[in-house]
Amino acid sequence: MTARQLLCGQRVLQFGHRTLVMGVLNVTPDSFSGDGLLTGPGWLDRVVEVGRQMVADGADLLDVGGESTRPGADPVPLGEELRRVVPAVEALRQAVDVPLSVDTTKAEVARQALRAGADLVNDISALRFDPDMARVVADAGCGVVLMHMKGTPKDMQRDPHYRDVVAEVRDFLEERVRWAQRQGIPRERVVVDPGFGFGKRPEHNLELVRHLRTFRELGCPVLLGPSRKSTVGWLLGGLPPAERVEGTAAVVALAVAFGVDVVRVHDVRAMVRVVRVADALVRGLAGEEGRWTASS
Ligand code: HH2
Repeated sequence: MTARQLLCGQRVLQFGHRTLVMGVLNVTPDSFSGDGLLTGPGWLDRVVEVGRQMVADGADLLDVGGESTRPGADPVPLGEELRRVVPAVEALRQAVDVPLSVDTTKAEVARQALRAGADLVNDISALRFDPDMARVVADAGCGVVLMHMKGTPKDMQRDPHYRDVVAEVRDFLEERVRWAQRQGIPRERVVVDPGFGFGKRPEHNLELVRHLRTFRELGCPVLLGPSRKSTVGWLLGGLPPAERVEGTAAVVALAVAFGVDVVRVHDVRAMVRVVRVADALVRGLAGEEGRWTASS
């Protein structure tokens, strides 16, 4: 598999040799999976502690978000999102040496997070919700994740329909990558994401995972965020988010086989282990030879 690079500010992320793991740090009180870290006094110390642990567990990058995008969620006002995200990025920048991404649709949050040390913007609206977002990303020279979503978090799960979900998501992402290029954001800075769980029924999510290679044709690394999502719970008879780790592991392992470049996950330690083994199966053992010391 050929190596590729993503340019984000001063940092370069290498793709192609192995699957990267993005750890989710939700600075929220209401994230769908119950991992939100905005839990009263001392929350910033907790963010740093969890971020450090994720990096120790093998996270390649961290994604900091201050607004839940769970189905039906109301938007968070700008001032409140800034109050959550900017100090978190500042503190993490001092504490860890991996690229930091900011999960936001608001240009001002992105701008201040980038100034505080973030390297990428993860925009679930693919630069559509805030007219200033493209300019902020272009001016900063940072990386950007463009994700597919049908509707908005408020209404996206109201009976979503597609004629051909893979073709529609691919066409959408292709149009957004081209649009971003016209705004001064080169393809070398873009990651695409089919948006697992964003305006999709379980069968749509599964179909998208099966066809991840289609999105590779856009010439950008492909990210997938299946972690603890309701499709996984539904497949397991309605298990709650805290019990979706094994189901998430199945999606992550198969996503590696289907060509994903980055997986966005909550359970970093477990998913790093899943990815290591899946990568060895799919990509071979290059670089792993020296590790074999046990006799059983
Ligand atoms: N999923 C969530 C949030 N941001 N970004 C990308 N690129 N891809 C995803 O699949 C994705 C995302 C939802 O998960 P989470 O952040 O854990 O929940 P919440 O939005 O409720 O905080």
